Amino acid sequence: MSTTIPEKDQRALVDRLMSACGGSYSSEVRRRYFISGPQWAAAYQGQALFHAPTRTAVEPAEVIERLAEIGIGWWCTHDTDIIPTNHLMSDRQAEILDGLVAALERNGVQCSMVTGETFHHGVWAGGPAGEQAEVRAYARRRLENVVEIGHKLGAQFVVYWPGTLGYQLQGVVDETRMLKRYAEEINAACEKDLAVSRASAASTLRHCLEAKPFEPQAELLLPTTDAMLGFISSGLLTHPEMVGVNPEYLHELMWGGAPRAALARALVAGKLWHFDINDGYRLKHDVDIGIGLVNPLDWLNVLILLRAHGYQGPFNLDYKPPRTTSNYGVFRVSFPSAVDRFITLWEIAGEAISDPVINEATKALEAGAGLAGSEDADRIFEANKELWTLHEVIGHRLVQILLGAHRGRTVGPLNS
Ligand code: 3MF
Ligand code: MG
Ligand code: MG
Repeated sequence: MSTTIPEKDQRALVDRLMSACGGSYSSEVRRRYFISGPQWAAAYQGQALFHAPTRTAVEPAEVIERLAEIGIGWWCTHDTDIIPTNHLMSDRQAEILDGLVAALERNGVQCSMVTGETFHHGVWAGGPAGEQAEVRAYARRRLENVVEIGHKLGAQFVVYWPGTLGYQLQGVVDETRMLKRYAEEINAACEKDLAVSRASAASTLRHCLEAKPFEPQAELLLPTTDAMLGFISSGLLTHPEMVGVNPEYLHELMWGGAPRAALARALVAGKLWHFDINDGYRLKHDVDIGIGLVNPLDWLNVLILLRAHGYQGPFNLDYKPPRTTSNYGVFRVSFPSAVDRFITLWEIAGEAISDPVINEATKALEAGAGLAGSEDADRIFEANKELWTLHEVIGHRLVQILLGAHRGRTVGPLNS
């Protein structure tokens, strides 16, 4: 029988095994990357429809302190993660924000992004752009307030995940009216931003739309990043130049899409400004697993694309520590290991970009066989046949790079 581990020894065991894992970066190195830790991810208590919480709440000031210790230099939050709904837009809001500005300064952490909660409270039961004018006026006020909070906390980005913009029951909402009403709310937020920035000689925020294909409504009106890009250029927005996207890796995977292709479409539109990073499974719900724990090869390729195209925005750790991780584990294992997997994958992406095998293969593919101008399909096919094998060479090489095999790593019996 194996030796039991009494409760008092369990943290030490976790610490010892984490340090035995090795491969971790110092907090100074971690701070060099534009990685942000969301208040809601750190404070998530493990609850879900069928799951009771397994962790206790963690206050924002403590989250900021813990992120600073780990070396996560940016923090982001929903309005209601820091201010209870009934204290929003009140004197209490101002006091709470002063306290957070002080906590950020004390810990050398910056607020990268703020976002409005327009999905959880009962007031959003019919969505943030539903029929009642008073709900929409309240939604507008909430988004304007988020902009004010963003300026107060020194954020550069504001993100809008519309959540319940959709329906459970068919035929109840007129989709076109709902979209127009939603646009009016985003327009109000941009107008507010222009007014605040003018008054304080600050830069405007970058407003980023985040899509999710399903959850919390059955049918959503803006289910993908592509839908968001279409919405931005639909003519409904008064300041489309102020609005970009915040794709989330898993949200694109959830509908069966290729996250890397979704990112590429946002890149070519010049709208990839913010990126929520996590992992999970295709065609399943939003499991919000930490980056690289499910699809490390796809993640490597995503980061190759972003590095190659000079993406400069934040990498926001929008995941949920698993329900089996303790409060202690959230900051000892979950956050540091997520950051370290990101950095490792980012650096491996750099290696892949300068890999001589991949580069020579890619150049050869682009050079072709030298039949430019030929109109003979059979001849062009025959002439390029051997070159196309390089696709599989590149695929193999990328897996080798991921596994360390490009440095000669072999496993198991060699040729003896
Ligand atoms: C839901 C999400 C959200 C958004 C957040 C920012 C709770 O699946 O991903 O996180 O990222 O509301 O707008
Ligand atoms: Mg997200
Ligand atoms: Mg999500």
